[in-house]
Order: sequence, then C-alpha cells, then structure tokens
Amino acid sequence: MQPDGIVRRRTNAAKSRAAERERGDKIRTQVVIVGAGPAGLLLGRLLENHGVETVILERRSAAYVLGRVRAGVLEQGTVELLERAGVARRLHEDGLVHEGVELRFDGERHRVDFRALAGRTVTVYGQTEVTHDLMDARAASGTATVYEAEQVSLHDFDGASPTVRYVKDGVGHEIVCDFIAGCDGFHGVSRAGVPAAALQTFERVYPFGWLGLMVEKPPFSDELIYANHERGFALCSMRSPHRSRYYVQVPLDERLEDWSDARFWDELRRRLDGETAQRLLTGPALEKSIAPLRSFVAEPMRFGRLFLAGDAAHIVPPTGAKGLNLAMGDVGLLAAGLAEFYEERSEAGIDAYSSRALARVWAAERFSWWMTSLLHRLPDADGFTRRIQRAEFDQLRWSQAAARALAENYTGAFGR
Ligand code: RFL
Ligand code: PHB
Repeated sequence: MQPDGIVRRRTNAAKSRAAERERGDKIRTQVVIVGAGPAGLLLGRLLENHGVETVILERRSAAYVLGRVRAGVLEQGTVELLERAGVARRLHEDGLVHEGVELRFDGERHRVDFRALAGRTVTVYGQTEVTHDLMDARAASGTATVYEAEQVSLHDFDGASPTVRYVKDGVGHEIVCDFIAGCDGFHGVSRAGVPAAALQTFERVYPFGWLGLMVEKPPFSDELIYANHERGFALCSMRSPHRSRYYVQVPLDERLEDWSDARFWDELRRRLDGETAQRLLTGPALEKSIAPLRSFVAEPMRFGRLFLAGDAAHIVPPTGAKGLNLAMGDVGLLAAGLAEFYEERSEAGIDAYSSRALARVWAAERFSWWMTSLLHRLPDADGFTRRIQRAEFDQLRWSQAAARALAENYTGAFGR
C-alpha cells in the first residue's frame, strides 16, 4: 500500500511492455522523463504511486548526480509533497526545522519569525539527500532508469505518439510513449527541442555570482543569516548540525583557483560583524564552487505532449532558496494532471498545467529578484541604490506587513 492509499499493481499491459523491453524490441512506456535530478525523480515516484509507467533517461551517472552540491532549504509544501511520495522518513529524522531567518545590513540585525508571521516553517535538508532518497525508492521498486544515456532526442511530441531516442553503450534505442516530461535542467535538450517560434523567454543576468564553500564544522548560528555588507552579500547556511555552507558574492569574472580556503574565510569574516566573526568555525573546504545568478522563464511549459518542469523551464537566483522548491511544485502539478488523464481520461489537469505552474513560477521569480536586489552590492555610482536598500531593510523592522510578506514568500505560502 502506498502512503496515499493507492495499491501498486502491475497491469497486464505493463507486464507485456516489460517483456518487450527484455526482448530488446522497440520499447513502449507511458511517460518518458528526461533527467534524473530532483524534478525527474520525484515525478517518476509520484506517477509510480498512481500506477503510471515511466522510464527515466539521465545523461550522467548516478554517482555524478549525487556528487553535485546545490540547494538546502525545503518549503513546507515541498516537505508535504515528499511525504505524499512516501520518501520523507530520513527527511523527518535528519532535517532541521527552521522557524525564522536573520537579515543583516551593515552589521545591524533583524530576525524574521516565519511561524509568528506566516504560520509556516522551512526545513533544512540538502538537495543531495532528497535526490538520494528518491533514487533509493526508485531502485527499490525496480522502475527503469537509464543512466549515462547519450544523445537523447525528442520527436513527434506535437502528435499522439511521441518518441524519444538515445544511445547507451554505443547502441541506439527508441521509446514510444504517451507523454514526455522534460526535467533535464537549464542546459538540457527538452526546451532546446521546442521550435523557437513556440517559445517566449524572459531573462535577467546579474553582474555577480556566489562563491560557495561546504565545511565539516557546526554552524555558529541556529538559523540562516543573509547579510548585506558594503563589501558584498554573505550567506551563512547549513546542511546538518555538523556541516555548514557559506557563500560570498563575487564578481562574475572571478576565478575559483584564486580563492584559497584562507582567503574565503577572511572575506566572510569581514562581511560578518566582530562577535559573529569570532564564533565562525572554519576548516578545509569539502567543496567550493562559483555559481552565476540568473532569472529566466520560458513560456509556455507545455508543447503538445511535451511538458517542461523545473530548471528546464525556469531559473531563479538562489537568494530566495526557491529553485528546488519550484521544481518540486511543478512536478506535483504535472503528476496530478497526468494521473487524472490516466485514471479519469480527463485532460483538464494537463491542460491547466502550464498556466498553474507559471503563476507560482512568477511569484517566486519576483521574490527571488527582490531578495537579490535587497541584499547584494549593486552597481551604484552615487549611493542612491544603497540608500534605497537601507530603507527597504528598515521597513522590514518597522512594518509587520513587510516582514510578513517576506515570511510568506520565503516559506512558499504563495498560491496555496
Ligand atoms: P537539475 O537538478 O539540473 O536536474 C536535471 C537533470 O537532467 C540531466 N540532463 C540530461 N539528462 C538526459 N539528457 C540530457 N540531454 C540531459 N541534460 C541534462 C542532468 O544531468 C540532471 O541530472 O534540475 P531539476 O531537477 O529541475 O532541479 C532543479 C534544482 O536542481 C535547482 O533549481 C536548484 O538546485 C538551483 N540551485 C539552487 N537552488 C536553491 O534553492 N539554492 C541553492 O543554493 C542552489 N544552488 C543551484 C545551486 C543550481 C546550480 N546549477 C544548476 C548550476 C547551485 C548550482 C551550481
Ligand atoms: C544553501 O544552503 O545552499 C542555501 C540556503 C539558502 C539559500 C541559498 C542556498 O537562499
């Protein structure tokens, strides 16, 4: 029995599809999912719970996918979705529930209390762990995932019978399906395969990036700290009671090899006040990387029988901690729409997918852009921008309405 009460049974059709696959004939499945990131894996799991057959095609190895260090903050809605998918046991054991966040402006501090202002919390649990849990669940159910699938290409998704071709170990394969879910991230093939005339894109590229460092040391604060300092933005985050994640804003042309661990710690200390800087526990970097900041949306998120979900359709700058949450939200909607199609023969859910998802996407885009503008050092010849940032920070202190808006957006209350 699945957590949502659905008994999983292999239908006769599914059995014969599995037999066909074993004979090496042309494969048929219901939904091909391109990409085994969090969006693709969660979609596979949610569909499996509704008895919908999927094949996931992933360009990289499972080890490579698990080696990527990315997001760390889950909205309450994301946690609920993972619960519904039946993959939240470890998340509840190890995840850290956070009831607020601290903002700083030139050393002055203000705590935003999520529970008091929005009645919600967030959970700190790394994307790597979410991916791990989803991969384990998929492996346990024996559902097909092809890692190191090369040259994935999508065909005929404007008709009733799309096909997906790929090469594995030098051998070409073709899968015929009902639907394709493009969950292959910003640089994937799904969005790139849509005719340019059918797609409208919106983009802002920020003139800076984030240099991130992971360290096996306890965080010095129980909550995340977002700091606007005149030297640039800094973020103190964590993955567990023993592992911390820190970021500093750097120019876009900065080279990773120019940043020794010592230089990173020195820069971070300068952006925190004296007392905090003394409490910072430093150590050798487990991982260090530079990520550019970008806002991007492609509209619509459906083309015939191809759906885009997650980073394949949109990117947010990480300041609002929304990237992973948006990806999860997309596939929650898409899974419900596809389940409705198979169980009730209704296209209402899949027809509404793009507009419903885009409403949430734009709410998150606005919030992430706003947090980024509030907290980073921006080009500012006469100091006007910095004074506006200061006034905005002050408003969060004197206006409960302003603080509540931040709390609602950060915890993902929008549109729910
Ligand atoms: P993912 O995680 O990029 O997964 C897409 C998967 O598709 C595979 N793929 C292909 N597979 C088959 N054929 C192809 N041609 C393929 N092309 C690509 C890829 O190998 C990959 O496994 O997208 P998804 O599932 O939509 O999940 C989205 C999240 O990963 C993303 O929004 C966040 O991690 C964004 N993000 C961050 N978000 C935060 O909220 N906080 C962060 O601190 C944070 N840090 C980050 C990030 C994204 C980063 N990227 C994408 C460069 C740091 C980085 C470096
Ligand atoms: C992280 O822990 O990696 C993290 C947390 C909050 C953000 C971005 C990244 O806004």
